Amino acid sequence: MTSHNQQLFDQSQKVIPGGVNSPVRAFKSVGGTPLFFKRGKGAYVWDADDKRYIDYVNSWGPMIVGHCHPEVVKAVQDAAAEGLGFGAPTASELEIAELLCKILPSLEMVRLVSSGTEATMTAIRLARGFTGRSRIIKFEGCYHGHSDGLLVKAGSGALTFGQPSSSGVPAEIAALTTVLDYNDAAGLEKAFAEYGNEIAAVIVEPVAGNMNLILPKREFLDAMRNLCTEHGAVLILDEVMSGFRVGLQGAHGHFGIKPDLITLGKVMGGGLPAAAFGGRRDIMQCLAPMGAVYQAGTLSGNPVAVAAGLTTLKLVQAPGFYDNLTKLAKQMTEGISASAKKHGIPFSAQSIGSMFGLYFSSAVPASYAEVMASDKEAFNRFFHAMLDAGVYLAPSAFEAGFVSAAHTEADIAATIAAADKIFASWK
Ligand code: KE4
Repeated sequence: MTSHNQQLFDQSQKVIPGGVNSPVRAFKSVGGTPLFFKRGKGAYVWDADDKRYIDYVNSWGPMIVGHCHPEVVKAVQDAAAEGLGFGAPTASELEIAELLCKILPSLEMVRLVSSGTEATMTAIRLARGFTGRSRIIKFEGCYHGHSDGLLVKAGSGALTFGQPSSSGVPAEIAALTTVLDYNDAAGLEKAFAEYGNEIAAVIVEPVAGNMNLILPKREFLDAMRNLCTEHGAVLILDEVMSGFRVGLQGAHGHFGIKPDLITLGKVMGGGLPAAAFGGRRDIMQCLAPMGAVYQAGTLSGNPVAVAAGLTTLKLVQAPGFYDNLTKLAKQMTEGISASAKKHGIPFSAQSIGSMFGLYFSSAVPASYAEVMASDKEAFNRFFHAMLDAGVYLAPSAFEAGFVSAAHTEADIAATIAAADKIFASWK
């Protein structure tokens, strides 16, 4: 009998490009039929065939307290009963803004938007407006949403002009973006030496989660901070994914690096469309209606989304919340690594806070080139075998995974056992 996932996918492809509303959901990277989920509860999701999975995608990060947490659902229901949106200020927007500034001392002012793409797109416009400069620097393998200037890959003159990584992005816009190598402090120093006074901003994932999980080198972060300060460029830390995932104060709190601007999303919306950007008051005051940098949004600060985000941000502040997540993620990566070693499978893994990376390569990768050299086919085979075993990993070898407060040690043990059985069958 045809799976309901297949039936829904066949139908969806007739009216939705690729049958999905975001490309990574189409399973193009791993092959096979994408899952259509019908519900989630705690650490679990159920697909259209009512098959249960232990969920390590967490809606790409937001579901850090688990699916349908009763307090989040109630807050959403209560907010919805008062009004789904006004397009006008509400007290809850003030409350979440003050809470974000309390949790993240680098946030002197913050503005809410509805997606990570809006947050990063606006942070770059703000940096350009504040500095009067046009060039931005990003790093290969980092993803910051789909605004034109960020859909750029390293150009021929790697130190100068980027080239579009998507059709529809004008070459003239891509040329304003320089794409360098993540963790390459020397490359960054060279770029600043060549044209530091033209650089409006450096944007980076301080813990990279879009080329699988790649951790920053200390000298890379320090070089970035010092060079931006020295040359008057704005340092934008894109914590849309790592924020509230690496720890309560994100990657910048964990590594002790002070941003000029931060972008946030995912967890701070609790699964609903809420994101934000913020940072230094002197930069944020350039934003309309105070300043000349324009940005706007019909749904910005939507009260129902804010209710989900506020409740989630309150729950993550519980004593021991992140210690538990760190322990679970570590148990998982160590357990699967031990199994792979026992069965002679070239494999490595690492975690930081609630984020983890699984790599079919003998050593943990520390750069884009190294992660791209991992065995993608082995990952895809593993991914599907884990799906069959009721474990849902990100459908790409180049995405980070997440544990939530709803995962238990029993879930982690079951995940390790599933991996061990798969590795044993590969001999
Ligand atoms: P959104 O526009 O998708 O809300 O956020 C864009 C974004 C910005 N910055 C970082 C560091 C991000 O990870 C993202 C989005 N992450 C992807 C997952 N790799 C979202 C999943 C998708 O594209 O469907």
